[in-house]
Amino acid sequence: PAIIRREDYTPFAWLVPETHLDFELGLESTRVTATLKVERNPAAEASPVLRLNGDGLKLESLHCDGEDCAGWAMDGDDLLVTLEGDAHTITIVTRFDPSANSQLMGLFASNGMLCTQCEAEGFRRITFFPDRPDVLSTYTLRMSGPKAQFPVLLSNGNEVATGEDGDNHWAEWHDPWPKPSYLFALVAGQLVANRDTFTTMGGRRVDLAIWVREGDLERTDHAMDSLKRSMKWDEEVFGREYDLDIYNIVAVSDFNMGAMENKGLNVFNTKYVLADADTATDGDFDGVEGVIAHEYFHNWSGNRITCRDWFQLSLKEGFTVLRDQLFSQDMGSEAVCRIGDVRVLRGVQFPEDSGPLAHPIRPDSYREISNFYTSTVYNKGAEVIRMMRSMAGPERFRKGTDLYFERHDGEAATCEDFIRAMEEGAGLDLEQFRLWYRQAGTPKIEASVLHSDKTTLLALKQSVPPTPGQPDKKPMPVPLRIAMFDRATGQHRGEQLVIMDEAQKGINFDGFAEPPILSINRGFTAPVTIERDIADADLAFLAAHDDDPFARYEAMQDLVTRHLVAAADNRLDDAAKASAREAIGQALANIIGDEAVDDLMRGELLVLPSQTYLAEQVLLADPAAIHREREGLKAWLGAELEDLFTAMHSRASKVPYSLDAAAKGARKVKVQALVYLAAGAPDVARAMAWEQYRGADNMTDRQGALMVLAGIDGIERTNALLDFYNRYEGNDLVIDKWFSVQAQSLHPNAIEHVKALADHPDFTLKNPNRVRSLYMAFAANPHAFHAASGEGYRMIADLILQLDPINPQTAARFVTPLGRWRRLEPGRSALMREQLERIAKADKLSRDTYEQVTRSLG
Ligand code: HT7
Ligand code: ZN
Repeated sequence: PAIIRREDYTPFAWLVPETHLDFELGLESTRVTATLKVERNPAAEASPVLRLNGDGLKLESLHCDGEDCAGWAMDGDDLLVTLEGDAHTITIVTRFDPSANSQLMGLFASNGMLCTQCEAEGFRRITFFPDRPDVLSTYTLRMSGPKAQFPVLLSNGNEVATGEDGDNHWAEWHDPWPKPSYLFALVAGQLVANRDTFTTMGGRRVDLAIWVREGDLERTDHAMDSLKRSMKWDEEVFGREYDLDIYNIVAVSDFNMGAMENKGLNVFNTKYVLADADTATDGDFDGVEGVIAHEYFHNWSGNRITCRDWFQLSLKEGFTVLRDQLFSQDMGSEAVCRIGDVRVLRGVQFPEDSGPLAHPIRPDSYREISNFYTSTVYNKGAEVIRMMRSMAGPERFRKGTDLYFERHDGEAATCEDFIRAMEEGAGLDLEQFRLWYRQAGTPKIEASVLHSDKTTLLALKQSVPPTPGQPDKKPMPVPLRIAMFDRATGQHRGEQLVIMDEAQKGINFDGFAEPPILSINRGFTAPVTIERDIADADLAFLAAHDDDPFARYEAMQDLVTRHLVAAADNRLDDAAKASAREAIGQALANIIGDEAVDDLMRGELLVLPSQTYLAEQVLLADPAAIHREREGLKAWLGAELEDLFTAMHSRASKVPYSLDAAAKGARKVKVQALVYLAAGAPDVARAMAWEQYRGADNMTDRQGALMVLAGIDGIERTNALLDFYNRYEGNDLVIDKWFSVQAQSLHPNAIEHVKALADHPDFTLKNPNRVRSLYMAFAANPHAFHAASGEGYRMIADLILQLDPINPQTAARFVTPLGRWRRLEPGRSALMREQLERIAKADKLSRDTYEQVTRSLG
């Protein structure tokens, strides 16, 4: 497959001011008549050839200006039409079978309904079209089909006419906002709506509807509430108002990603719409709120201003992730949200940035764009814009975004356009900062405090590691919020924002009688790794006393990480190990007993660094050693602090269910208590978890207890898993949890369990949620996935080969865990690589999987 390069961008030679689509709908056969008004683009190099992209389409007929069209040819899947004049009308008829569309791109059938997914290049599976984001067109659509089968007919914009024709009915929709084809959407099916209204700041009354299958309606209130709060927040914080009279959301159970921001008609994975106390965890509720907000915010950052080409994806995704993060921060706890964001960044993006798939947030080339919907483009993209916000401050940042929205409204823009608007609107000099868009890799900052007499020097060093295709890097501007704690008072004298923009830099401080304690990257102002020269006792001090909650969390993580990395590397003798465990135990005991900390934050402070994060800290990781030490520490802490954990669990168990922060926090610390006790006092934990499971009146408690029980042998394990399945049989989203809990469990036979689950009648490769629930959970379960025999790697490779012909986009995502081979100890490294090579040799790999496998081996 060809490589597409950012530097090769040229504007399209033709404009498509109007697009008319006529869909004759059928689950097994849909006919589409597309009528495109085209005219030469004066801003592009002239060409008589109109390239209309297609993907697997069969052309039934083609007319130019009402006549049979002679001047056409196929170029691969694309249709090339040669045109003589300056403006023409092209009419194209295609027909295809949506029920056979297992890729879930284009028009597909899901549970008897028809639904589209066009981003990034799905529209070309519906009709021949310039399927690129810089071709904006005004869409008018007519759809018709059997009324009994498709009582609800939805598309973008406004419904302008409806009618009946025997057993058939039809609807016409018109979207007044010009848009690229990736934002087109159509839904037809048996759906019911939760309806509400929202009045915008300008007085527009918007009819809101969330469409779901009958029976799911009562689980849509949280989504509706989140939508209304998002609309209000975007007016207040970014000055953005909604611009149509209706806003529809449809939930579908077969979907490759979380949701899609089609203009006026968002399509959502059911996972991000449906939530109630009995079936959704607190994390699920937060997920619904975040994704509803994200898709809504795209109406401005993505739809009103779209991307010129797919290399600019972070323009809309990075910015929109930042917007949804700021929203969630405002809706809940700022510190806890920030810790959650950083956990995702470290758990997914940092490993991506240090592996074979590393790429800048604005990539330079791709073969298959679906492979670039990555944590780097989304989450690091958000961090890059967040750094601009930290440097400018919220008010100036808002001036920058105002200018961007005003200047580029209605355009297909670039990251460079955004940067320029920030420079001018927010008054920032971003010349060197542009490196964040060009360079991949996570910068490392080394920090040490040098003290003599009364002078103190903070010495900083910066390095950016080499990544594929980028061996040498320049230093980037890294904004670091820092504070120096005075040992005499236990306080700092104020924070400052240091812009570390050189390879080396020194900053002087006066007036400390003793060397101060450094608190750095407070609030995680920059997406970098910090190596600080600091004593364990000082980390323990910060873990107990830092007034920045993120820095407090960070100090606790650092304390544990250092110990576990050294222990896994066999660098600690018994005495050193014992004293490090004592220090960690003391720090955790302080956190459990600190009444100034709320339970939501306490829950974060109690979480041990993940195995992935620990593996990232070393050049060649031994997953078995890391697992042994991490579990060993957990067991030691569980036994040592048994009384504290049981008391915390019992206190928190008295808090009744609600969605307020105190109740959510109580549920969070209960799970943490069970996790430690399961390792250190399994009999106690089994009994407590079983009691929690049986008495649960909400999914957070029930799933938390089930997760703990799933890892400990005993009759309670069997009973709880059976009960959970019987209780929720038929509820797909909850049965997904049942698969995940087992695939992720600490049970020594997790591999055998996963194999058995793959043969369960409820398992199917056709549903991405189900596939992820079993296999992504398994790939994230270190002791099972990294089994010394290589069996875990083989299972994921088998899955990729089986899934690739069905759903290549989802299959390609499973290549990532196998790409870690260079960072593993030699035995596992060879076994993992062997599986990648096996996949690479397979016949007829999709473009998606081929690209990821070759990059991973390269
Ligand atoms: N903008 C949306 C991207 C998306 C997508 C991409 C490729 C294949 C399927 C997809 N479904 C949705 C999601 C978002 O970021 O809002
Ligand atoms: Zn998005």
